[in-house]
Amino acid sequence: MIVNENVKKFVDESAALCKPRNIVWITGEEEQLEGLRRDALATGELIKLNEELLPGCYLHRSAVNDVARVEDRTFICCKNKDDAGPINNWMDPKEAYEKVGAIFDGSMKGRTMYVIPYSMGAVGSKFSKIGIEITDSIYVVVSMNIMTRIGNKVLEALGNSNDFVRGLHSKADLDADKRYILHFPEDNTIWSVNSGYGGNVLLGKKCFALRIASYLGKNEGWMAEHMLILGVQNPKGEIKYVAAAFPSACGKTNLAMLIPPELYRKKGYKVWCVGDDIAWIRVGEDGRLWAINPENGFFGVAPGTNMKSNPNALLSTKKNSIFTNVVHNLDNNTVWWEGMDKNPPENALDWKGNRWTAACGEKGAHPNSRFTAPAVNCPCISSEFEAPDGVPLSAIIFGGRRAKTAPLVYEARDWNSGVFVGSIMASETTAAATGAVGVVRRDPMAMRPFVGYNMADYFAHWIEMGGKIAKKPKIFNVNWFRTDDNGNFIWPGFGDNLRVLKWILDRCEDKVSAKETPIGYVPNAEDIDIEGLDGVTVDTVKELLTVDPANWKEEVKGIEEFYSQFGDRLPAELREKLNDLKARLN
Ligand code: GTP
Ligand code: SPV
Ligand code: MN
Repeated sequence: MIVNENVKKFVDESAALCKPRNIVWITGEEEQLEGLRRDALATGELIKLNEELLPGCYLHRSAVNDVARVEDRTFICCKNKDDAGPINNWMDPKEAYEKVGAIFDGSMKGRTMYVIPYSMGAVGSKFSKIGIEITDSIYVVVSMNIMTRIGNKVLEALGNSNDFVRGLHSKADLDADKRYILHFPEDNTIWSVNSGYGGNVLLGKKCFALRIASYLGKNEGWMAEHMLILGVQNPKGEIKYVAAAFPSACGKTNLAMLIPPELYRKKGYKVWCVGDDIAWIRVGEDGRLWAINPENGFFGVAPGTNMKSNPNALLSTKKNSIFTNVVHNLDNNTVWWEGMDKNPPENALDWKGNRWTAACGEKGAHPNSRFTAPAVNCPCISSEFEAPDGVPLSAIIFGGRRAKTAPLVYEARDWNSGVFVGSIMASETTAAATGAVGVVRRDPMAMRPFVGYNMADYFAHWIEMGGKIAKKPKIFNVNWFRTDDNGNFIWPGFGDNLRVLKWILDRCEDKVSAKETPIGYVPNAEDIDIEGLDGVTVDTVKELLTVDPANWKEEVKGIEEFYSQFGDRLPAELREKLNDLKARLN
């Protein structure tokens, strides 16, 4: 195999800095991976689970201080601070290389350095992009093997090109005070140190496929978004695709693998999963938007995943998967988490590896415990999953966790109004990142933690893209999380969300009318099908669809405050849409 000189130089420089004992190039061959898994079993980094019940599956525990993305330690390192914008943490690239270079210096002493060539998107597709991740973690190697396409075939596709993202990761000492997740968009480079948690160390995912890719997309005229992609097949056999952006732990994996309510299944409805977290979107030659999922697996939230809420996700984890920070059931050497079933194991260890029973009152699995499962395992994986050009989008959906303000669903008046709707998204924070949970914060397009440049410029990019799409998808906003006065979710959610998807697709085909409100079009309550739903009446739907002007006037204040930090860089179109909204509310 001829080794690309650029890759070789990157590996040599990284080795000179990190000073590993030896270097192993990951070929992608099963024999090599199996050897690494065996090495990880010997050190306890991986625990082999029951081969009959969970063939090829492993349990992993991350350090107790290292269980989620660390947004306060994540930086965009570009020359000009304004180019990172007011939402991102910024560090001067030179300072960052020096400061964090000192932490990498000798960080792999006595360890093996693994070189992982990987492709985001099907190998060789013209929409795919290549990365090289250097790491001292076997967990990272075996997880990247699930989440991306890795090995020699990727180096072959790269040829002699210098067009690859350089990713350097070291667990170092897992010291939380020296943990840094750095992005150098101008150098196509990612540095991650002192963490072993997925979102911080599987560099193909958030670091590359969103932060670096969003910057590339801005410059090259495409979009990298925190979106699931799914296809809804109707009884005639036609499939329409939608992409949906919800913040972390707000329901993307669940929606992406939705199982229609029985009534709909009988009629012939089916949902196909193309992706559950990230979409790379381009304008096709036919003037429509086309989306690919650059990933090859799912890094999904474990708690709450069960045979009722998301059977397709659970079934995806039944072989060749890795579970991180869940309960270890010692009776049958399997795993468990809160919300899997009503039978917590008696003889078990919690996510920290301590003796645990449900009776102790503490959660056994970490709220951000996760499974890493190959996409091919998913019973509803789309036939278009590997399609090099992806799938055409009929609709784009935004959504978040809002106890009140946002109705179950509404439609934006046009593309720019849709960009406005995305830009004003807010959601209650979750355990997917460290910090307080349940606090409402602005999370535009679910990209707050993931835009690799100035968010005002990101909004401008959305508006500019609108001008290039001859056949624009309609844009909607959904909220599955509206609560009653007792704090209970009003909408049943999960599979029943198909009822809302159906309204959305009917709108895209002009099959159903809607009611104008200050924020956009909402359904007539009778048009949300509630047949077969227990305890949901037309009045419930009416309640879910109300747009309370008083709430929205408060909301406008929050939007103004949020927008104010962008100054003149905020696109005038959005300022205009905000003024429109204010006028309509009065
Ligand atoms: P990331 O992987 O962090 O990006 O998360 P995600 O957006 O894929 O979220 P996921 O589908 O894993 O759901 C997170 C949590 O939301 C789980 O606890 C689900 O049970 C819950 N959830 C998902 N869909 C619904 C819904 O329709 N209604 C309600 N009430 N909860 C939901
Ligand atoms: C998210 O937090 O949005 C995730 C998990 O999908 S992580 O890979 O940690 O970012
Ligand atoms: Mn995510």
